[in-house]
Formats: sequence, C-alpha cells, structure tokens
Amino acid sequence: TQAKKLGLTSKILIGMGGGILFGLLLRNLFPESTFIDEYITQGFLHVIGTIFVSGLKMLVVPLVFISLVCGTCSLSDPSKLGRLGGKTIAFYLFTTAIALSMAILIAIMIHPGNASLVSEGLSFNAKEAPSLAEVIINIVPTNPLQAMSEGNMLQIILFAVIFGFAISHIGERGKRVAALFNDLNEVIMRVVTLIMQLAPYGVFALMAKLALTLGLETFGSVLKYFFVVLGVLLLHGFLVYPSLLKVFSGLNPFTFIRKMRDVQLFAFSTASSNATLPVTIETAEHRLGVDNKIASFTLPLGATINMDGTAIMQGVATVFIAQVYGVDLTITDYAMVVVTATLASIGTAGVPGVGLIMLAMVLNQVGLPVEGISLIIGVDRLLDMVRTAVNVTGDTVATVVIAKSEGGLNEEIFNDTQAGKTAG
Ligand code: DAS
Repeated sequence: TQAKKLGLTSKILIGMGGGILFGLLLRNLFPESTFIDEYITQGFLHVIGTIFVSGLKMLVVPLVFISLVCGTCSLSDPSKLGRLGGKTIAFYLFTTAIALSMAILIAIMIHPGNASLVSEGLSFNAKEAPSLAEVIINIVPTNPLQAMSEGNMLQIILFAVIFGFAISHIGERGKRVAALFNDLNEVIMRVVTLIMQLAPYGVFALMAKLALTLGLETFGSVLKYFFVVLGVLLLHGFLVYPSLLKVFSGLNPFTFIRKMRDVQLFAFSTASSNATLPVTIETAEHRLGVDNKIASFTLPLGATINMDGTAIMQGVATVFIAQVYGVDLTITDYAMVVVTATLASIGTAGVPGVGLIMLAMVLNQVGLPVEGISLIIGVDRLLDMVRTAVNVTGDTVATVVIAKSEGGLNEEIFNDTQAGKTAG
C-alpha cells in the first residue's frame, strides 16, 4: 500500500502539471476560441472538475458527524478522560490555536490572493455576517436532520458532540453503539480514499480550466498561497514546536528534531497520520523514552484530534479565498474560522485529503464559496504531505511534554543519540 500511496501522489502531481500545461497550451494556441470555451473549458473540464469537488463536498456532513461522534464518545469515556486526558486535550487545543492564529495573521499580512483574479466566473456576493449573539443562538439545531441537509456545520458539530457524549453515558449498550460508529467511521474513511482515487483526473481538469480561464497570473497567486502555507508549516514545525518543548519540558529541541526525522519522512510520503501512527509510537517510546501507557493514549488521540498542520492550511486557504473573491472577513468571521477549523479537526482521522474536505466545511461556515477550493486543489497534495509531517510532530511534542510532566519520560533514552536507532 506504501507504493500505491506514492503512486497516487505522483499521479496527482502529474495531473496538476499536465492540467496547467494543457490549459496554457490551448489558451495560447487558440486564444478567444468559442469552441474551446464552450466544449472544453465550460464543457468537459468543467464537468470533470465539478464532479470531483462535489465528491469532496458529498463527504463533509457524514464525515464530520460520524467521526465527531466517534471522537467524542471515545474522549468522554470517564476512564479515559481523567487528568491525563484533560492535560493532553488542553495542550492539543493550545497548539492548534497558535497554529491557526499564526496562519491567519501571516496570510492577512502577506495577502497572497489578489482580487484581480475575480473574473465573471469567480464573482461572489457574501451574505452579511450575522451578529455574535445570532451566531451563538444559531449553533443549537432545531432540527438536526435539517442542519445536515443544509450543511449547517456548527449545528451538526454541536449535535454530534452531545450525541457522542450521551453514548458513553448509557453503560454497556453505549459500547455497542460506539462500536457501530467506529465501524461507520471506517466506512466513511474508505469512501474518502475512494474519492481521492479520482483526484488525479479532478485536479487535471480543475487546473486546466483555471489555466484556460484565468491564465498565468493565477499561478503566481496560487504559488504565493503555496509558499505562505509552506512557510507557516515550517515555522510551526521548526520554531514553535521546539520552543514549546524547551519551555514546557526543558528538553533539548535539537535532539527531538533529529530523532523525529524518520517519522516526518514517513508522514510526508504517506500523507496520513493514521498510517504513520505505528512509527510515531515506536519513535516516542524507543527513541524519545516516553512510557508506553502515555504514548499509547496520547498519540492515537493526537492522530485524530490534533491536526495543527491542517489547521494552518485551512487558516491560510480561507483568507486566500476571501481575498481572491474580494470578500472582507470580519473579526467574528476569523473567530468562526478558528472555532470551526479546530472543532472540525477534532473528529476527522488522519487520512490523505481529509483536510481539504474539512476546508469545504470551514468555507461554508464563514459564507465563502466552496468552489474557491478549485483554486488551490492542484497544490493541495504537496501541502498535505508537509502538513501531515507537522501534524505528527505536534502529536509527539505534546506527548513528550505530558510524559515529562507525568514522570513518564526516561531522559536517558531521550538524550541517548543511539537509543532505538533502527539498524543499518
Ligand atoms: N492527511 C491528513 C493527515 O493524515 C492531514 C490533512 O489531510 O490535512 O493528518
């Protein structure tokens, strides 16, 4: 499956490059051709691209509801929560809040999206932002099924959290219901993987259409978006995490970074926190000296509820898409992005592409057009690989800090450069 995963990645990258070249070629060979515009750009490419984006949007509601119910009923299981659970969740939310705030501030400062991209095809009139009081009242769904059919994500999230919490408070029967939702979660993750098989074709069509309609200057803007996300990811991974490690545990950050390299490479190549989990746990225990009873709890939890890298992409992408569509987001909107992106990442497990699906939800919540995703989808796979490496690094930093505070860290192993080194 490792080769298959890399196969998908290279196919997506080929789809991205091929789409850009195909679109730019047609645009320069047959400028102003009505045939191409009608049958290729607005025809074939539009159909394929829209089917792929609709496929991602199709997953948002079931993915958020099922994975959040799973996440909540495993979290609120009293035996699990306790002090260790409370500290772990608090630290995960703390680092995600730092990641999101940094991402939004830097994206506002660098301003990667310029509204000049807004051609007639991209124009969008934002709904006026509701007041904070309305936002809070509107969180409670009067009809959960209506909330699902309308894709009202905060209402779905609230209902899922309450529903999941209730499951863990009905004794034995709750365990059967929780097991059912865990199986449903497996199913929905499998559907995500199936939809991602369409990505090479969807990305080809979307990038070709983008090249045909918005020409070369688009890619300047998309590349700026790419490098802003990459910059914030590297900042978070190689400055914020080492600083947090030093401040909260006093351990040597350079030792940590060096020992995390294999895990980060594996996360990068698989673009999946879940697939990387065995390597993350093995490294935490045998190379960083974390006690098994802590690592076996905090790391699987982190692979599901802690996705700082994904939050960074969602923060920058939301600001970028608002800038491209010329929509001025208010402070309430940004607060909504932080809340929605953090809550959304709590339920979603770490499989390739899940961050993009969650982005559709965040855009929905702040009233931005979900079609804006087609602007950034072409470069998303590359960013998915980097942000997954950041996600697993964040899980491990929290694990080491919590282990140290609980007296569950063997500092001799942590400082031993040869500890647990794989032979050869
Ligand atoms: N690939 C996801 C992960 O495994 C992250 C994402 O999709 O954003 O963490």
